[in-house]
Amino acid sequence: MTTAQQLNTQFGIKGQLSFREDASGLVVAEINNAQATASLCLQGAHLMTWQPKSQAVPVVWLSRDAKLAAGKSIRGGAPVCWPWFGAHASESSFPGHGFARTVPWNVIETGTEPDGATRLTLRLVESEKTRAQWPHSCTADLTVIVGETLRMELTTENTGKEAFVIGEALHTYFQIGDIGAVRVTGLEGCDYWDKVGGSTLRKQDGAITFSGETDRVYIDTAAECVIEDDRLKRRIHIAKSGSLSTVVWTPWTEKANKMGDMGQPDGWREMVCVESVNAIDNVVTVAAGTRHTLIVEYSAESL
Ligand code: TA6
Repeated sequence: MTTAQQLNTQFGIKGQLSFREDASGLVVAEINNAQATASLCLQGAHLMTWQPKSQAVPVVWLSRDAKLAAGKSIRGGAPVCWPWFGAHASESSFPGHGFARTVPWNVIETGTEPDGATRLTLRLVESEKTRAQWPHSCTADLTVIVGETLRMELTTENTGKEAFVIGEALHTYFQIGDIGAVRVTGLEGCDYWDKVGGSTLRKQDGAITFSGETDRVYIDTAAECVIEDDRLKRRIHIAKSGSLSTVVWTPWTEKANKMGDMGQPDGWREMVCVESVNAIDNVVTVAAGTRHTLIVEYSAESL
């Protein structure tokens, strides 16, 4: 693994991007430019935090109980779920949401955008372990552009001779004032698989509000979503392309307590997941020699 010092020499950007080795031994990219601060763990290409300087409170939530450890997922931020979403279709021993978020990724490029935002591109590192679960010739890259907005581009390139099918998500946790004081708009009228207590197909009626565990996979929608936060007096805009599913999730009390890393006693009340996904009816066939990109762009608007 490349050390933080080697990364600083090759990819650091004075005054805005540096790399450090965490106590866990994992390497973390720290971004601090004129527009925002962010941090990203190279394992999993896992963006952990993002806070525009115009916002008094982070926009991306990270559990106060989040732990960095080799091979383990981090609670919060924007986990990369790939090359499947949820449970593997046939192998129950394979990790939920795929392996991408718990394996090393290499930095392949960094730079500064014309508007001063900081750009970082990482590539998933293949191994015997990944090939055992995903025997296809391909690359997975994540580009993150950190500024007043946060843009993430997850690109899968099929470098083999056979098509393959992926499920994927940018499974982002957003910081809110309280789960009981937010609404999610943009999915009105959409069909969704309600995952609480089984899997039932329903239709969204009006804005989404929360009064219990909520785990919904909205399908066939490219819609922009908005988290309307009465407590923090802001809106978070979630625009996307290359994604036809959106997942909205809060674990609520019982599931949060079982998970144990949501930030006791009720850290779960300060987050909601609005995930840009391709899953279930919307998995993606990537033909040989082609590429597919899922893109999100987040912005926060104070009210
Ligand atoms: O995206 C919602 C979901 O699939 C929930 O069912 C819950 O499992 C959540 O993801 C967190 O999954 P994780 O594997 O990160 O604990």
